[in-house]
Amino acid sequence: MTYQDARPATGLQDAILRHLTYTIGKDTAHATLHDWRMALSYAVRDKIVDSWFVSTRTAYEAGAKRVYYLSMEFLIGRLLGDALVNLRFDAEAKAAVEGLGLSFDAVLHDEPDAALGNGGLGRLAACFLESLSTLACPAMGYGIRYEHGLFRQSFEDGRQIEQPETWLQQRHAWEFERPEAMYRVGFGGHVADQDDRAVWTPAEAVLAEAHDTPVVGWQARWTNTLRLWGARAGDPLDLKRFNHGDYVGAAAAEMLARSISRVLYPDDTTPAGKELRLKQEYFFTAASLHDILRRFDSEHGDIRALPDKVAIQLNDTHPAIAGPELVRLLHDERGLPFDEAVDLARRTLNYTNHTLLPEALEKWPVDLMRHLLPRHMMLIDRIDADHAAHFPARPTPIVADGEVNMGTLSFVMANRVNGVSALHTELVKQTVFADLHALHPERIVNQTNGVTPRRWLHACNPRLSGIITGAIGEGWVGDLEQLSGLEPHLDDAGLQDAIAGAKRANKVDLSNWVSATHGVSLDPDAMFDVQIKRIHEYKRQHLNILEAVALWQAIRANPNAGWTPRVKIFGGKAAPGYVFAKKIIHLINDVARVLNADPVTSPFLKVVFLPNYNVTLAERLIPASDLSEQVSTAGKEASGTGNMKFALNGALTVGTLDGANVEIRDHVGAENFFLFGMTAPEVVARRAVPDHAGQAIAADPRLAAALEAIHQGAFSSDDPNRYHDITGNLRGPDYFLVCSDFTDYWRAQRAVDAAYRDGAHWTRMAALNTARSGWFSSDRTIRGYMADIWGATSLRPGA
Ligand code: 4GP
Repeated sequence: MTYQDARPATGLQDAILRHLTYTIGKDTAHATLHDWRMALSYAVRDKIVDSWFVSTRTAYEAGAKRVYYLSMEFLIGRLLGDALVNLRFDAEAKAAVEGLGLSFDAVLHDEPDAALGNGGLGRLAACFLESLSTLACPAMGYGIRYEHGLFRQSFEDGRQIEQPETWLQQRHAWEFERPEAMYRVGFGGHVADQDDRAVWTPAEAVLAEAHDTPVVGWQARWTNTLRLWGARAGDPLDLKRFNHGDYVGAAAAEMLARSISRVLYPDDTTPAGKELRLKQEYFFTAASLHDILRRFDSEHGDIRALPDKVAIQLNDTHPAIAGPELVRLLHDERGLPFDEAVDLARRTLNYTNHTLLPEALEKWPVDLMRHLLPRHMMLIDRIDADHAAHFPARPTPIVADGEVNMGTLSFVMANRVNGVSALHTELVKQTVFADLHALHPERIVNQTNGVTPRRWLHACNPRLSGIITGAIGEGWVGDLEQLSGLEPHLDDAGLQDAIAGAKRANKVDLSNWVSATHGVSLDPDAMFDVQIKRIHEYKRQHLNILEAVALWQAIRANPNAGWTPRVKIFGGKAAPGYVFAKKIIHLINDVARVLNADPVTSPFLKVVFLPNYNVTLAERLIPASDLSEQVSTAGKEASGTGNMKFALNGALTVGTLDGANVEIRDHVGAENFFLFGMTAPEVVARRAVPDHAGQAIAADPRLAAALEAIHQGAFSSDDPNRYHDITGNLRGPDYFLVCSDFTDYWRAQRAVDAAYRDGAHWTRMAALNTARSGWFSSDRTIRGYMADIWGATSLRPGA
């Protein structure tokens, strides 16, 4: 049976009404928008289930190798629009919903944005799931069902305020509870030797309960599963304590257990909650591995075939405990010799590195590890000793200075280790893993990131998508490299006009929305210059705002110099404990307040910081952007994926030679990319120059004046010293070389201004960015993982 055969014959409207009545229990007269959205979601979900069953059955019948993607983060965003597009049901759904007298847009926007991740690696995981389904690779994502995802951000007097996010307050329309898939996960306790076998008796145990969300691929070709674990207590209520009137104490175990899946860890830089974080990591990794082995056992007999039938990808080091846990399961629980257990685990596991930032490379205190996971600590020591014995000349200890280095552990226990862009992979080889790379030169491979074109062009930018399809047919949605077919058409004036018109219409939509929701009016003919990402010093939002200040000063000094109107739009959250990043947000908001109120300069320059950046906001902003800010200090941004989304949607990049910017520039052409700044080796050399910032400031009066204005309180008259830590940092250590790159950034920005004034040429450059970005599809990335890392095949011939 194929998916098409399984499609129910009833119309969508009937299905919506049926769910409204029998699943939600409401009649049309009393249904709220939320009820309608749920009814539509259930009706759509029914259709996905048909494809899901076919996929599951096909995977079992084929006995094919399965891929498991273990990730602490899945930044999936809203699912309804995505599902409709992939089912090719969007037009029908719109008609059905409007036929019921509702606004389709309002229904779609009622869905909460599921933010089960902090940033790049979480969004990448979501794109990968969609591509795995599109390519019909039998796969499953495993993560945690956080009750509260990434915090909700608002501003109070320009300062970031964090509030808990509550996406699960309403029923989650897409998931299926699987109480039958429940595992016990232990912590603490002791290890005893029984007949030469280690027996771990944990002191406490929680239950991991599965919740499944089907992930449908393009054209419903295939549907995989995202399985998220929720934590529960084995014994939800201590009846004895309850009966003695200790109601809080009676529920303590349940509260403690639930805390494991309550909150997404806000970032990797805060020291608090370390123990809880390690518990989260072990909790979901252990539950996932149990589940994987259970499925393996049900399909295959001999555990020695594990590496032939299973490939497990560790998304960063967060699930690194998978190495020792898998060894424990194979050695302690199944009785395989230790060496064989290690060998099987190592041939099954793979590890992706997403950052070189030292503070983000996880290290766990040995004491904590021993306390929480005593058996794992013993196994880590043994794996470490084993590795050292094999390579005595070049020590690369996993355990050193009282800490377990999870990067080293992941590397040692992996079949393949990959970086996420060509430059990043080279730096991984040369820096963090230089010694391990020398010992295992075949292990590190590159897989440059990608983004799913379904969500990030076809669905979020229907105007441009329609134009592309009109020019080259719709094959590009499932095969993004076909976008190159646009290039021969780009001399067609009609097509150019259409592309320019779509961008302008997207900008009008955005302006209307910004004006309605944030009270700032934007001129859709101004250049929309956008920087959206986590706030971090290495990403250098402060370089961008410093340039805004310098530009403001230049316009004030000479208002009639023919300035190119520009709106600088920012979006992004700072980790709650990252004080400097929060200061940058405050500064941007303060600068925005002053600049937007300046009658002389505001026709040419505005600054807007949109609160609560998330996947949904990105879907709004990217199609309406002209300029993409990718200005990290070279060598610091592992890849970036926002940079790809912008290029794909016809925004030009102003950027450094960092991460995947390098490959984007190679693909779109140097003449269609605004390059500035030092290269990664130049950055290293520059840092060694004493007083590099002072020298840069002395050489550039614009930079000096902009810094001085901030220092003097030009944007914080209520508290003139507010930004002294920022100016002090930039004038002093300036580790991220904001000052040293400023002058060239200013030059590049003026080149951007000049280019924007030539509208036809700009449109051509923008269209070339779209036409040449086909390589940045996550389908290409996943094909690379399948071939080079997993040895997995597609179950759909030709996919
Ligand atoms: C991010 C990197 O910072 C970003 O460059 C990359 O595109 C993304 O991973 C996906 O590979 N890293 C994280 C993190 O999100 O938490 O380290």
